[in-house]
Amino acid sequence: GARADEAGGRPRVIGTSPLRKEDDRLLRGDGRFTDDVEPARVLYMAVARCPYPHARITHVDASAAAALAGVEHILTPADVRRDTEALTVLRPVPGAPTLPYYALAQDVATHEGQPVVSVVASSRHVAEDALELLDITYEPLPHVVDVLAALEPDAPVLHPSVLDSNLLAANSDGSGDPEARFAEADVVVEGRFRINRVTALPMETRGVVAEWRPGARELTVHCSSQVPHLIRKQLAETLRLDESEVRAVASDVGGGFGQKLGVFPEDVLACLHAIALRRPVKWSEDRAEHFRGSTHARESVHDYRIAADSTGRILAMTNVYATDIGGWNSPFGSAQLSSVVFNGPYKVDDGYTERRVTLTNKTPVGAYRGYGQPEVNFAYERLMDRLARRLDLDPVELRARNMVTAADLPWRNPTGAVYDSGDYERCLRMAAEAVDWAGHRARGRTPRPDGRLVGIGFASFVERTGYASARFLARRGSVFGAHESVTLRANRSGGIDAYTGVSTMGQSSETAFAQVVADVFGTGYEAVRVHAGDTASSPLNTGAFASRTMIAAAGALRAAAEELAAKTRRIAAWQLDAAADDVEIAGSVARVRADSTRAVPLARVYTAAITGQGLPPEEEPGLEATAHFEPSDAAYSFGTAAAQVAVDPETGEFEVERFVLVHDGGTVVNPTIVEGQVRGGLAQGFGAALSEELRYDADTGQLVNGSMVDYFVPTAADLPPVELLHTEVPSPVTPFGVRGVGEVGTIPPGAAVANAVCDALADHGVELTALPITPEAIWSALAGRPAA
Ligand code: SMO
Repeated sequence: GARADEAGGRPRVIGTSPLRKEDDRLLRGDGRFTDDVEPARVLYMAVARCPYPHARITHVDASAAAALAGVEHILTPADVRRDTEALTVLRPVPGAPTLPYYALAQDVATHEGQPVVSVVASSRHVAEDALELLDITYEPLPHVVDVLAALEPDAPVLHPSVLDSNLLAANSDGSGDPEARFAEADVVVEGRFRINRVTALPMETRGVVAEWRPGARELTVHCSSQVPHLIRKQLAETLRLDESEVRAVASDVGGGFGQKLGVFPEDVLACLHAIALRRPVKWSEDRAEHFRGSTHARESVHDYRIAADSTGRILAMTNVYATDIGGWNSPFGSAQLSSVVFNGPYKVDDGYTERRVTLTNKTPVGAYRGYGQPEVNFAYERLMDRLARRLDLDPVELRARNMVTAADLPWRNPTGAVYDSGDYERCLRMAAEAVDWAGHRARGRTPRPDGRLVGIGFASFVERTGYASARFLARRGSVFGAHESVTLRANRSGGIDAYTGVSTMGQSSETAFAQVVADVFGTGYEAVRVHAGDTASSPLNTGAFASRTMIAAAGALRAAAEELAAKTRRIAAWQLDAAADDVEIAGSVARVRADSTRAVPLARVYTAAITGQGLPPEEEPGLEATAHFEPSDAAYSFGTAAAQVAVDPETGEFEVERFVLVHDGGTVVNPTIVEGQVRGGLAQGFGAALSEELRYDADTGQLVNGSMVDYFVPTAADLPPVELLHTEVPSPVTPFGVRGVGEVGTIPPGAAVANAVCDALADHGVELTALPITPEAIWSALAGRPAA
């Protein structure tokens, strides 16, 4: 419904839930995903991939494949070495050398699924048949697929030309004197926590359609990407083209989740083929390729410690971890937020975090929804429960006692992250109330008649959304900025076209952007049309990741809408013979505020500006505004989840009976979209917490469950019931007070469910220290066995 407050006498559009602009085309099957792009004379690419985790490529002979009817073009490693630069990284690991990684493996492949040869043919079927005719000789090399084993001195080294170990880089950060605090502490809890390797698994796999017009020197690349302007930059660099010669278009994107950040080998290959052939070339990733050739996510081993006094007050916290980046540093590789918010919502002055970014012979790890935050939340929240048990304190009270308070904020954590505003304890108390924590404590641990034990567990968190300034990024070597950008252009039908480089990947930015423009400008939500993801029409922006879109874009949308509105009012005032200050925009008209019968249709105002006919003498023609906005800092979302489980102590079988999430995403632009984003994140969070895990066989180095049959993604029917509650504390560092909401759901499920299971089984001494939480893992813990 409409909000009570109004903007200049009009009902606000921000804060309401109009029907999504995206729905009509998506529900009718009219979306335009990369595979829907089918230019005339298009050819199809297939890719031969290394079947070994680590192998020297000693011989490539493509002559038999080239002779197959329908085969048009083949690229070998030597072609790629001659015609391209190595792939670039958008967000390097500070201190890491550049790894020589080309679109096709050069000499040595470092992971199963790495592209080795690509073939273009009249159909995908013919191209795949041609792959069978390739004569490629591999000499398997010793491999390492375990992140800790990869750091051992005897481990095979993946990139010996630039590194003499598999430690890509070690980064540390912190403040105070944590070791002194540990020495004087009454209690120390510590543990090793293992986070599973998972993958984002967007419904739309990767894909690219490349078309080269040699006369025009124009490469048009349709791609499924979160960052079309960065794709354009990376492709130009890699293909040695001028940026002006590349146009990237991301129309509908069927899920990004961090995986679709930056250029991947297949993008470069399709372009090279298209340039050589002067015909469009298309590649659509199949699911088997996706499991091995795209990116995986997470996978880290954390040694965490908390020191506390006898009242439970935290004195120090440390997080030393090895994170597995796979065989190559992909564009957004190592999830840096495992360090930035390692202390979560707790007031820690003395703290230390150290990240060891480690290469293994596995599929590269990329960004994934949450970007390091689910990992550390599992570790520090499991330790908070251990600390409560050691001190015989109520885990809710222990959390409340240590949380950064509303009065502390803004507050700087040991890594320099400045938490902006909020009331963390209120979310914790609301969650405890909603799951009847007091009643649970009073009932004790009596089993239910069926023998099952009931437990409740909490996970409190902060989530960094958006990020700091371009100046900060430059110090860390990132090649993108912190701003968002938009162009607004009035049209003669009386509407406003908005052009943005933020691609539309399920986060409903077309809807939310139109709401902000309508709200600020004063016109109707229906009158605003958002055109997304085309570098030819949108101003140079940053892109859709880090839950940052609205944080940054709202400022650009507001500034552009204000500029456009001011000119609209000046022209309308002249047409109405009134003063500009007395004119307001309301729906489809501009009118005199004091006398709404004196009105002019916006279409007439816009037409005057566009044609230059009927303009005030001093006014330039045109009605268009481009604005850029860089937020001053990140905004920290926060909340607490509470899970209730019932566990069978004989078998480890368990059920998540309730899951409450109390969350603050700051000012809500569209309540329905926010709820959808939070629920979507929770679905991926539950998958990673309860069932998803990419497993490698240590002997063969092969991915053993790389298919939808073997990798257990939850369906809607598998998900626990979720109850959502919100608080709405505006952030002081963002336009309108918004915080990001896209990634929050991935953070607390693992910790909350594990804490609930351990609460239920407290009398059995079960301590879960790894994800995913499976009946088998619980049964093993109950039986005192190491988990399989
Ligand atoms: S993991 Mo997100 O797209 O920053």
